[in-house]
Amino acid sequence: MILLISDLHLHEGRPDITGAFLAFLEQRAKHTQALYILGDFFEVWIGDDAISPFQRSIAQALSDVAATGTQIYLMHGNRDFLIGEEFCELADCQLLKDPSIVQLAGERVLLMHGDSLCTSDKSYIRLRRVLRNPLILFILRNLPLSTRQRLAGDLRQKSKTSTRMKASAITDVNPEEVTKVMARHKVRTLIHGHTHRPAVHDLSGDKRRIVLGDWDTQGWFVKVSATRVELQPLPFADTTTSPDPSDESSN
Ligand code: LP5
Repeated sequence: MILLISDLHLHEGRPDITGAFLAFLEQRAKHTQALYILGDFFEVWIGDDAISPFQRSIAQALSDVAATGTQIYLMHGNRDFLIGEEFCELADCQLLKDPSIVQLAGERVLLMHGDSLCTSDKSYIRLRRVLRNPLILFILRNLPLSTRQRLAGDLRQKSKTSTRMKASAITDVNPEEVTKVMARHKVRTLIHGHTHRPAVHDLSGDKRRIVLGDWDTQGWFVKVSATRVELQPLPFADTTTSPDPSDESSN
């Protein structure tokens, strides 16, 4: 079996999500063929040189799963695109390019984080172009830690304010872009996250777009068997700790 997840936004302020994720690893991901994490695994990542004890414990949990034979693949999201090789070595996982094509249930499937499909969100696409420019990435990686922390905090704040003002259609994927990207890669199935709108969309030409949900009051995952690709909700067990009500960093 192969599992896919996205948009967990892991951070210390949400022990309920962390607990559910650790249970997911233990109960479902160990001894399976592969686990794909399609971006925004962490709430924010400012560089491998700033790995916190919390993030290190998550890397250890992934590494424990990898030790059972599960291949772990990690794609960057718009919040954690600075994850690098150091984290991947700790977690025993492999960075996966966005987009990537993989063979799932006998079919070529396109995997993406999904943010690059939101082409109607002009200000975000502009920001993305700046932040993913190799020269800017080099500069960002070499800024002092405190500067990166401040910039990341400012950016999160600006993003929250700006996203609240945007129409729902703007922050969703652009349908023409989806059609173009799927045609370019010659696939009938696309799986992505980012939009926090879990669904299976049947598209014309017997195509489909599967959207992984973010983990908040429940989780989401895609389960792939030899013949089926299914989107499934993951209710959090009652035993997990509730989020800290004073925590404002979650969406
Ligand atoms: O994340 P989410 O889903 O809430 O919102 C996204 C888009 N926002 C972002 C920004 C991230 O939330 C924060 C990224 C933190 C990265 C940390 C690492 C970098 C460390 C160093 C810091 C420089 O991706 C949001 C989309 C939304 O998805 C839906 O698709 O709308 O986009 C925005 O809100 C962007 C605004 O529209 C434009 C904000 C302009 C800010 C200009 C500041 C320029 C700073 C440049 C620094 C080099």
